[in-house]
Amino acid sequence: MGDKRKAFLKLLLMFLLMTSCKKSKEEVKITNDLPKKEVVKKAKEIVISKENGDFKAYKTQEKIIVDGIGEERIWNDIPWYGMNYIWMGDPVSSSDYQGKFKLAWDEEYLYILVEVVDDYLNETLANGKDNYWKGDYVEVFIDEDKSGGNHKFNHQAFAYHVSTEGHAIDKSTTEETIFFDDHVEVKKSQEGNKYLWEMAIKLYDNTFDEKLKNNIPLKITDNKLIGFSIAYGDNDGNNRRENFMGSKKYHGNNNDDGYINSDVFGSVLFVEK
Ligand SMILES: [Ca+2]
Ligand SMILES: [Ca+2]
Ligand SMILES: [Ca+2]
Ligand SMILES: [Ca+2]
Repeated sequence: MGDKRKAFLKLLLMFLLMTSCKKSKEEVKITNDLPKKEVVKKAKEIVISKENGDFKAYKTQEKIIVDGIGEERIWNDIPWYGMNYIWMGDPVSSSDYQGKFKLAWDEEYLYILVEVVDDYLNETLANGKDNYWKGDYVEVFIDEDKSGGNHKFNHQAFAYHVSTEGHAIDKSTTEETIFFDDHVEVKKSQEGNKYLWEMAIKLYDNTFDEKLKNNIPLKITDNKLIGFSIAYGDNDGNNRRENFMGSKKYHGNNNDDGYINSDVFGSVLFVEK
């Protein structure tokens, strides 16, 4: 490669990285017409953080297999979003915790690919069902109609605590801790201290009744907007929540209102591309 060409590519790469640091990072959505493979690769490593917690989910043409492996084409084509705002605990080192995610959809599911670096994986239910928050978990907040409002013991919105064991945990209308495993399908894979969680989530509206077996999930359509946030509870074996790291800068009082009040959620807009 000639020196001029190298210099040009270097400049282009610097430009891309600089643009990506600005607020409207979403505009750097990866396109395949970038000139060089390495530039594309660099651009794909960029993680977009959004203080306001407003994200886009991109439609997949291919069926996504929930197997903890992100090899479907859509996962390669869309940007990473960051989930590194500190909701609780002290700042962490990059080996203690780092998290990012991607969002895709089809008519039936919101798909989430989460990549978390965690130095010590603490099984969610090691201390029993009611102490799920003392283990590690991914929390997915969903308010299907973006109504906002209290959802602690009702189902106008959900806070799924997705467990390392593959359960989706939230509170029932009778204030018990129950599994919503029919709502969330999840598979996890591991490479060293890096964990990939692949999820398919059905959306239910406020008519969902936990006592019924025949609740019908909603069909997702282009341009739909829902309330949404995602976070990771990192607990490295000290029997408490050491860190809670989220996708939006602020999440209510002490950044801990999400499990009660869906006003604090960010959002997801479903787009075709
Ligand atoms: Ca997969
Ligand atoms: Ca950790
Ligand atoms: Ca709602
Ligand atoms: Ca941990």
